[in-house]
Amino acid sequence: MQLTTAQLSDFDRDGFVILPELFSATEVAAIRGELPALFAETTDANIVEKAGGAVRTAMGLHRRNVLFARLVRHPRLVAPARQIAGPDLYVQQVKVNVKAAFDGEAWQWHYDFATHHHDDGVPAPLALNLHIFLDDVVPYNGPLYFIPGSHKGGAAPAWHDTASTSYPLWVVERETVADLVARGGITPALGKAGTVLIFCDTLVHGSPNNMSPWDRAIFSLILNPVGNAQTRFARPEFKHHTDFSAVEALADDCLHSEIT
Ligand SMILES: O=C(O)CCC(=O)C(=O)O
Repeated sequence: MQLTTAQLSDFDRDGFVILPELFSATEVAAIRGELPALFAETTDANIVEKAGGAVRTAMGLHRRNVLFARLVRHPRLVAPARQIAGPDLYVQQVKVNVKAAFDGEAWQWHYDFATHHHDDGVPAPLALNLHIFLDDVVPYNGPLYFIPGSHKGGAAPAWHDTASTSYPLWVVERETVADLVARGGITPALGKAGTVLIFCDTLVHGSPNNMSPWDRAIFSLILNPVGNAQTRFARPEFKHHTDFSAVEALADDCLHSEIT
């Protein structure tokens, strides 16, 4: 799977691209089928919401499950990532952000590089975040909000918020968000299950609470160029994996042996 010239130019202009229903309903069902057992595991890599105790994010999944070990090497993720970020990419982070019905809490306005840089010493904003919707994402179940073009100014000022949610995050000041939104507006990332998002490391984004009765799980894979690997190792392995070998893509039907 290759991105078209038009998709590459959208990515350059907006900082993200949305690829509707790139994964089939069967593939999504197979991925979702692995989640209850993973969420039930007692591990620091399952981080629960501050209130309510629902799993907020389940991390390190390719080390915990065979299907996810295949998914991080899926050519529909790896090939477009290579087109944008170069041939040699390592698996930096693998998770499902759950955003449970009624209980899923917000992700504050942020961009990923602030955390990658401050916490992990990643030198440059070259990583890509690749998402697969595991539920239909609608305006009401906590979609991501992107500020198109917010990546163009580079790394915005950020501060470390350890209080708002159970997940410490480098977040962007409200004044900066207001300025960026005045220029770029806000685009909610919506779509059917199986839709893929690719967004860059300095794109400002966030997502609201899920007040709806509908779950909103999203798989997230961060790939980073091998030459841009982390230089600080304070965070646990499941937040930034330390195998810096370049990921090799599998065949397009690589999930099927786990499905049948
Ligand atoms: O899952 C969400 O709503 C937020 C995800 C996010 O901010 C990220 O993957 O960087």
